[in-house]
Amino acid sequence: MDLAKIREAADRLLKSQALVVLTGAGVSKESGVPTFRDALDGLWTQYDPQQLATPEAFEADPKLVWDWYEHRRELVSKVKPNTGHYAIAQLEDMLPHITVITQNIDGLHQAAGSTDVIALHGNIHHHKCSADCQGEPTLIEVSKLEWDHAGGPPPCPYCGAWVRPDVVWFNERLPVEALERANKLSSQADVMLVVGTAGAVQPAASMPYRAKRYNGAFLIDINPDEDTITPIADLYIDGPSGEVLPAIIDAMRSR
Ligand code: BV8
Ligand code: ZN
Repeated sequence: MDLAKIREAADRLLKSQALVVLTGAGVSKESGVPTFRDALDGLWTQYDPQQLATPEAFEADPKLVWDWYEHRRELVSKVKPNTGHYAIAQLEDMLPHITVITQNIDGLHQAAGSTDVIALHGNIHHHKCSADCQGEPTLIEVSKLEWDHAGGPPPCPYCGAWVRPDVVWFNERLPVEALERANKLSSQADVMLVVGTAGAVQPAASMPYRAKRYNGAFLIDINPDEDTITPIADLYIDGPSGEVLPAIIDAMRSR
């Protein structure tokens, strides 16, 4: 790990007045959460995630899509936040204002103690009526429902439509307030820390461009591999977030 870059990141973060942290599946990798593409083992290997995480796939085969999310939810419920999630949560005690904008649906930032998290793509632990019959979103507490699990998803207790995961599928709109707030905070950021994302999915991947274009934000990109943000980053640190982020926190404490 390049210590000069760690120190520069620490200095930039210590001076930040409006920090936004944008995270993708990479920040959860060291917790053992399979990234979006890894989650296709066993029964689902023959599927392309971008085909499975769609309203059309759910419409065509609710049981297949429901069971894939049940499988992923079981994986996620067994894992804990890693040192990278905890380092991001510690930034809250060290800086005036920090918001985490995450593409992840695993809830690990919240579990690690981050209190201002915008979950752009929803949360795998939450469920809603697929018809939003009581308003958008009509959240449903699945643990209270009784149904024949072999048949796939439960019926909505209000209207009978399928219950579905409260996540954003491809070609679905992101939650309006979450996206508006994420866009606003990205446009006002003076530093954006981008962690563990390939930067392939829109509109999440446009946030760093927004930060740079609207406010000349200093962009720090943390990823063992280069990603679509690396070319516009002011500082690229190639390493796993579970090691790089704690090193930055240590450097901030010793400045
Ligand atoms: C929308 C929830 C419109 C579900 C997810 C053509 C061009 C451009 C865009 C489009 C296009 N055609 C369609 C679109 C739009 C589309 C899109 O962006 N497609 C892309 C793929 C081409 N976007 C949408 O459809 C969005 N909606 O646009 O709606 C609209 C508007 C109005 C009205 C109606 C419709 C919705 C997108 C949300 C999709 N849902 N997740 C679920 O998870 O089941 S996206 C899902 O995949 C993840 O959330 C993540 O965001 C994305 C990628 O997942 P991963 O690959 O796992 O993660 P990531 O990309 O972050 O990569 C992992 C990174 O970590 C790697 O870089 C790796 O190097 C790094 N890493 C690994 N280990 C570590 C590490 N980093 C740090 N430390 C480590 N240890
Ligand atoms: Zn309903």
